[in-house]
Amino acid sequence: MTITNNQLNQFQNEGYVICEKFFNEDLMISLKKELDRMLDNGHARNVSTDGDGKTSSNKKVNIQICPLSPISKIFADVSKRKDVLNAVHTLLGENTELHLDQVFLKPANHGTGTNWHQDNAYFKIKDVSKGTGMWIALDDANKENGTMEIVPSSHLQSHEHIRDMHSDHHITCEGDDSKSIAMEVKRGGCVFFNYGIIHCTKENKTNAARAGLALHFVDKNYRVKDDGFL
Ligand SMILES: O=C(O)CCC(=O)C(=O)O
Repeated sequence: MTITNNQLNQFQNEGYVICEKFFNEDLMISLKKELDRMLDNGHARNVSTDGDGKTSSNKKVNIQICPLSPISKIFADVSKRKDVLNAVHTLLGENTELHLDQVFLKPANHGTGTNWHQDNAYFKIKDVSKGTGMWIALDDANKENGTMEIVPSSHLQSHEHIRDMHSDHHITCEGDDSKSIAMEVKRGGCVFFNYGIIHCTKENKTNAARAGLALHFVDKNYRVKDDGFL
């Protein structure tokens, strides 16, 4: 899997690019098995709250495991794969490192989303074009099961963020549903998106769980020193 010139142009101009069939089915099966093992071993946490920003919700569930690589070799190996590094180097240049890795799981029927935000509100690098998210669909991801939605070209302006009181630690900014595009990708596909892109995920209204693996890569020269991530 290589990033084409057209894909690079789209990433540079609009701040995102979708890559279908980036990973093969065998890898997806082993990542899903590993995810089940981690869920069974109590590594996951419901980060949704009912509006107080603290207390875990009984009604809404947004499961997060973060960071992943210190507790799972199988997941840690994904960010070291040649095809992943080639793609990241094409988008950001060669001087990159993994910044953070995590899984978000939206259970069937009551899985809730992660509200609008720009990742750079967390990472705070000086030039948003020096960092990319890589969001990998571990299950087919579509509008009905709340796939990621992004606002094209929104990386050109940074927005004010406040604490998201529907999560126990996230922050959020204004998003605009009328300008966003749903990133519908089959399992094994992924989306690369600039650290400044406004994005969110939505509710899972289907009767099957949906998981996404979120990797973040940064140019080492731009990373804020001792920022507390991986
Ligand atoms: O999958 C999610 O719910 C959120 C993912 C996300 O915000 C990210 O990868 O930056």
